[in-house]
Amino acid sequence: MARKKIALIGAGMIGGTLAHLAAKKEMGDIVLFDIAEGMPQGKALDLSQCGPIEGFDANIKGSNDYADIADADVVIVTAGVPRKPGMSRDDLLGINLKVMKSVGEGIKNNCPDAFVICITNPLDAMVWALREFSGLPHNKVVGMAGVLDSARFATFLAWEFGCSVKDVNAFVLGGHGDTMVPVTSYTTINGIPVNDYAKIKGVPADRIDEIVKRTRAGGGEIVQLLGNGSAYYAPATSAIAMAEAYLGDQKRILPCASYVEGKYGLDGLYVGVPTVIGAGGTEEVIEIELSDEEKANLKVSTDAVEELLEVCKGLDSSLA
Ligand code: A3D
Repeated sequence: MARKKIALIGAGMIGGTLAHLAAKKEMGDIVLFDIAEGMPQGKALDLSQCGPIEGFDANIKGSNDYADIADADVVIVTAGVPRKPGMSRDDLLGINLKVMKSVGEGIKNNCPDAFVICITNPLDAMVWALREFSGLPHNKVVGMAGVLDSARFATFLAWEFGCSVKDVNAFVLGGHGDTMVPVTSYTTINGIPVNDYAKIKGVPADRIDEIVKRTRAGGGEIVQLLGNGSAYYAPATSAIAMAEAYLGDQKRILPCASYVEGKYGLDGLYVGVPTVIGAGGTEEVIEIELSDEEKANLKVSTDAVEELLEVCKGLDSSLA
């Protein structure tokens, strides 16, 4: 059987980490694409030289030519620019929207059968735009955020309880950003609802509220500490888990920015929801029952996503 092909669009901090993880796991041959000349080629050469030490077989190629992503099975998109001082949210949206246009066309023309995972921010709007520009079916384009946000929530809970992260099953819904909805009612410590476990361990309810707040601001906390750039290890690990679910037809239920039509009272929106990922891409969105408070929080989050989509439509008439 021929090796699978993984195309990484954007060879920056997350792109490079993705390439290393995919090679170590022998997920397939890897193409690192970027508009910066030399940089993806340099990273590909450096990463290839890990092979003899780590013992992986994977061809890793750096490229500035979309023709090199031809027939990729999985595409992971991190191309874009970060927000710089003085740049408004809408300025950033405008710049990354243009990036999604060129990436979407590159995918449409070279690997229209791929499973595409978008990571570029603002995530929920960018994955929607990437789908529009690429013209791929909705089940083959998905955004990575919920796996990361849930991992952050799980990490903080495990620290609080002094338990293994393996036993924490954390649940986050909604858009990626300050309005995301960590759902404590579906979060368990090896099956024990988190609020019950907090009582058992004598952890006050307001500590759980603080952890929810810290999760919501989890990306910003890392940006602040790094001083330059944003998180990349855990974002890359999260997208790799999604790619593995697709390539291995694992039918995992992962929180992803999926296209929601009808469920959760939504109509044609990409937003974080529990999603079955298998060989069919995003095979099913799972609609869970929410309390009135959780529903209200989800509405705030989806309203924020809808607002961004309106801005995108104003910026690019082909999206309207
Ligand atoms: P960075 O290291 O800046 O890499 C981005 C790369 O994109 C750079 O190498 C650029 O040269 C390249 N690029 C720019 N324009 C294009 C283009 N038109 N075509 C191809 N490549 C291009 O950033 P990063 O890797 O740290 O982050 C990448 C993205 O992920 C950013 O938008 C972040 O905000 C986002 N991010 C999202 C999450 C989520 O949880 C959703 C988490 C962390 C980062």
